[in-house]
Amino acid sequence: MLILQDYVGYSQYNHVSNYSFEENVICPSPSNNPVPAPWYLPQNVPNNGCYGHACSTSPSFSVPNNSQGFQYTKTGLGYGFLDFCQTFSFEARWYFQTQLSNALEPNKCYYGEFWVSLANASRIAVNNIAMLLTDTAIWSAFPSNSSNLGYDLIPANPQIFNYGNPVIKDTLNWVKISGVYTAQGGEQYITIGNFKDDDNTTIVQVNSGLGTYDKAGYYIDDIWLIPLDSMFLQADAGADKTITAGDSTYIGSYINGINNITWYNAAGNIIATGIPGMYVQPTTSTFYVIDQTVCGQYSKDTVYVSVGAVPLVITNYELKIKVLKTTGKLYRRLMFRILIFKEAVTELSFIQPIQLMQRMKVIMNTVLQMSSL
Ligand SMILES: [Ca+2]
Repeated sequence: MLILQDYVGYSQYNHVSNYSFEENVICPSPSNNPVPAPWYLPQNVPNNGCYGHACSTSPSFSVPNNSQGFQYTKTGLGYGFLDFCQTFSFEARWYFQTQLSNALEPNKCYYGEFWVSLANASRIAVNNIAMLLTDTAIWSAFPSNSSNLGYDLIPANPQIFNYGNPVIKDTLNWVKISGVYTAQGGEQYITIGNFKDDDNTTIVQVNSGLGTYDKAGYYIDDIWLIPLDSMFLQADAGADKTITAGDSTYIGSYINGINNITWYNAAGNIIATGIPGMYVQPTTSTFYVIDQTVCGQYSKDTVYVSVGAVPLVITNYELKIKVLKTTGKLYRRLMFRILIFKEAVTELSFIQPIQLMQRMKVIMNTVLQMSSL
């Protein structure tokens, strides 16, 4: 499975300056807490209130505890906060923008990636978490208005967002947003945010109550844009999984923009093409292979999915032994009663001791069959 640390060696090729918000840090205080340069907010708003760093003694802007909740950095000591949607304020959006270190070259492939984690103070979670690449420094077109204090929507069609554009709800882990983009040439600005209006944004309520707000605020860290010919993008079938029979699980990745993909099952049959990941529901343990070519780079990967039986739960049982005299000879007559799931009852009586083990085996086989239904 591809992880960020794989790219550390590629830092020199990253076109995003100050990609982890670790340089040019002004230790955040309540009166002065800008996102570190050369990042800025491309709106008619103060560069304020969207950065946290471990150096801060302010409860609002420290790390890992701050006004947004609790989260460690992805790397380093600092990270940004961005609201991708506010439902209390008309179409309110926050963005980070900066100039790339190099303009993009025409018809060249680039890999873009950044990481987000939903802030605990968010009452909602959204999709449309994206990276936009533009020739010029795109700026919020609207004048400041009183309903959103100038945090206006920048309408655009971003190039990098996750496959399927899922809502990101994870408050515990950092979630990767990634994709491959073939440049038109001349793109030299990068903007992170939500470029769609409320009607075209999926909004899911995830929280309520004290300390939460009607917004989708996310921590953001580690932003990458690397020419694909400076790195190797390995096919990613995802981490091996263990599931229970009847469950489905997602295999692969959410890396968008790779079209030349073929998925095979264990028998070598093609089961899907053109998608980086999918849900599978195998009934027995198996494996799947992803085979991809992206801008001339060929690779494959395998994921194993182990399927376990439904665990047998015996919630109660009774074993009764009756001793009776028959025709002068002592027999032990046994009654065995097993109660499963408080519903199914199997009852046997007058079992000869010699038969007990055999009968119990029959009962347990029946139980196992019932539990797998
Ligand atoms: Ca960082």
